[in-house]
Amino acid sequence: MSSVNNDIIYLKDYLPPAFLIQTVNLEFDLSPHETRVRSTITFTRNQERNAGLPLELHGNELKLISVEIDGQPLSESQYQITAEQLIIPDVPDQFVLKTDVQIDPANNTSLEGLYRSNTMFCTQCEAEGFRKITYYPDRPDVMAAFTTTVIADKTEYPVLLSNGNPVKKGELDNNRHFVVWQDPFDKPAYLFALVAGDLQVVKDTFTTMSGREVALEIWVEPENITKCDHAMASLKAAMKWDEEVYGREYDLDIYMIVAVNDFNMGAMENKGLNIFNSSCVLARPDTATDGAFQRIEGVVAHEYFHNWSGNRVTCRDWFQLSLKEGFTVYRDQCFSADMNDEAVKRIEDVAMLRTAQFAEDAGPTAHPVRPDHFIEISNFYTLTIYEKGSEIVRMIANLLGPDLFRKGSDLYFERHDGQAVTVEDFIGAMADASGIDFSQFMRWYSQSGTPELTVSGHYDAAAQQYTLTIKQQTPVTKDQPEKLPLHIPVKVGLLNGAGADMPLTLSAGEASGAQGDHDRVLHLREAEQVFVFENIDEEPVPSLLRGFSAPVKLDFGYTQAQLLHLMRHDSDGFNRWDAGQRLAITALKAMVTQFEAGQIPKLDSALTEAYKGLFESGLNPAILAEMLMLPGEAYLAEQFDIVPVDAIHACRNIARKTLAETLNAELEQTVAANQLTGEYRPLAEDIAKRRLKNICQSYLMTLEADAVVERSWQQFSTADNMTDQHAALTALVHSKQDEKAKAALESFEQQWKDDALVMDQWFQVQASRPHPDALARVKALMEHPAFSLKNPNKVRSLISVYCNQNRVNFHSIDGLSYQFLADVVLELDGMNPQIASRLITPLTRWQKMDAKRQQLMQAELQRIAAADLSKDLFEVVQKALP
Ligand code: B3K
Ligand code: ZN
Repeated sequence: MSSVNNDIIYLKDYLPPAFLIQTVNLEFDLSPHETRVRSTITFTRNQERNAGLPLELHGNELKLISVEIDGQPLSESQYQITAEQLIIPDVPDQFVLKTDVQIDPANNTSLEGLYRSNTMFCTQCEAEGFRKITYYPDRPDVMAAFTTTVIADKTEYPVLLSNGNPVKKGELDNNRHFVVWQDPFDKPAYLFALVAGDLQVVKDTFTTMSGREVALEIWVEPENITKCDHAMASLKAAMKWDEEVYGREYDLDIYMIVAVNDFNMGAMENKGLNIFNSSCVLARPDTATDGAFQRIEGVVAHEYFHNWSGNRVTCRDWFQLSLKEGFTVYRDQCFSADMNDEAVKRIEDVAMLRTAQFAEDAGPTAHPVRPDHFIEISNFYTLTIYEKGSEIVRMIANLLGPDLFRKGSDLYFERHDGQAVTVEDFIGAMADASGIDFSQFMRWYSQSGTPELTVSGHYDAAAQQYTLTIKQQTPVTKDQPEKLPLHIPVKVGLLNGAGADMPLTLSAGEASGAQGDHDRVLHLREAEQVFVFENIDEEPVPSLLRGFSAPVKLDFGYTQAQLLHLMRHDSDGFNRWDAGQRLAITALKAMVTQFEAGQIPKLDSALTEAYKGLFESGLNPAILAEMLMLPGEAYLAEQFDIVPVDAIHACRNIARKTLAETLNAELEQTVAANQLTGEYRPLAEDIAKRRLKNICQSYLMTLEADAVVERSWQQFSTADNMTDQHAALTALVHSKQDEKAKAALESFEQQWKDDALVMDQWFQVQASRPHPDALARVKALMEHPAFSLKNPNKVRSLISVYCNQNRVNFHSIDGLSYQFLADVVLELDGMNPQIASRLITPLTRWQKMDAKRQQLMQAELQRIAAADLSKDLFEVVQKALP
């Protein structure tokens, strides 16, 4: 790794490619250690660039066998090879380049380029993995039509797949065979894919809105053939939804998904041949939880939606990554909302954004949704690019309304079909379709950090006016010292004493919607702005930022009475939930103060009363379940400048116990009332009941009464679905019932030892167990035969879960977990830099810890920094060092 350069690449240095490509012909002769890749590429000089520029191709870890131009072999003096490039100084304006390279997929542990997963070959090229396959201008603005011939042993690899349509197949000598695939759509190299293996298929078809029949195929290793139905149903639902909601039709005759065990991310949208982490595609009721079913539905849809938002219209350069990712996440969130409960989906997405993306935006790797520089682009597949990027698109959709937003997206797809474009092109289409001026709004793409709104309300009874004064400021982030005011849509309602929405007539301040509407979107543009509502005949309670209309923090200084009012009456489901969260945060913060003063923390009875009220309020099970959940430890940590990690853990547990004691009857009743009989269905209605029942049972388990423990044990032993079995396993393992926990873990292992995905859950339950022996257990589990540091799912299940979800143990004041994480990261960096640089995240967040922990965490970062690191890890560690 010492040969890597750590140069910074800047957006401002973008230049169009010096050469364009007409056609690409690839021939793969597959063998585990000596795969040959022969490429034939037609190049033309790009008129937009100077004449006489050399041909510069990317290439990493390739063994060049031969290179020729227009049939003439080149001698070594006619080209240069560096660690990252092949440079040919003297080339004509148009020519055919042929190269022959050798690669070693079996030793490729980075899971980028062509590699092996179990006995199959597969690829991952985004963002810059194609250069590990052959010499090529590996940048998204070079698009070409690919023809790919795959040759391999017929017995070991009966199935040979690549992008597009199969056009020819046949037999060769030595038991080898081949298939030729042709992809008629121009694409960048990052969308290239190849798979070879002994796979089985589930087939179906989809008839598009114009009446074309598309073959749908899900390819898996034979033992997984019973786990494809849900992904197939999700794919068909997504294809239909994209036709109905965006008017987007699929374009090839075949759409394939392949499940692989070793995969760095969730999945990849390669043209016509998606490759999926098996965890995001395989599900059966007895092996996958409701959460996994929903995740699969979302990821299958996400990759499918990329066919338009990403593939047909792609990114000019990697700084524009959110152009495809933010938009596609927005699309998949809306799809999942339509398939399930809209308010619950919004609550889940916002909870994740506020917990994890806000932390990223406040930490050392903060970056804008369109970054302006990077060392390693793989480090930028972040919550900011994806989730905050999606929030930006959501704000645009809310500003335009559904009809104009659809007009804007139609224009974008039509105008830029087949092109590699920028964020400006997307916003340009939205602006042209709507006539809205987005110039200030563009700052959302260039400014990092989470804006903070401070709102105050003033009621003037004599004038019958209610005035909201809103101030905005974005705290300085590590990457950007100066911040400007943003254009922020703030959706508001005003509740009267009876809890009803009042009609809103504005006399000062800009807002969308009509005078008299029950909610209005205020357009905040200045650092401080005043909005005046007329004809307000009693002092209202404002419901602010309805539906979480912008990714900001909002402080109103609500009184407890106001929050209780919103929690009971707000017509906005999201804000109703959020009022409960705010109440709980206030109560838990008060407990933390008591804890730190050496007192016994006591939960405010107002919160208990409010929770009691939830059971009587006729809420549907899905929302009730969400509203009964206290904010998680990670979100609570966000509420402090210096995180009192032990106090948060202790106080939250005490609060849970208090709620369980006080609401015992309601909880018992809810458990009883939400038992499902009949066959498992992954439908929103049933999911909500299972979730509500399991949440109530987990409250009751905090008291550890024999009958309740027995109920968990019964559920664990008799459940016919993984949601219930897993919930009961977690309840037992996270309780103090050591013997029951041990027995449950042993029985689960026995039952599921041959199922890698279920064993991931077995690792997770133990990694998150909040007992003092957690680190020792995690270390011991790393020796378990089902664990491997080479498999990202295992690393995530055991090590990431421990470091991110077992906060009280990870931050143990002995510093041993920090040391453990640093050791693992250093070992992993040599194998898989992308996973190593992601895994280190919790160690980079030292700024929010106390002095002692800061020092321990920094020492580990220094130790890592002293080693010879990959680009990925180098970039993150440099940013995180004090
Ligand atoms: N586009 C891929 C991500 C690839 C990540 C490469 N390091 C998955 C997705 O967002 O759909
Ligand atoms: Zn994506």
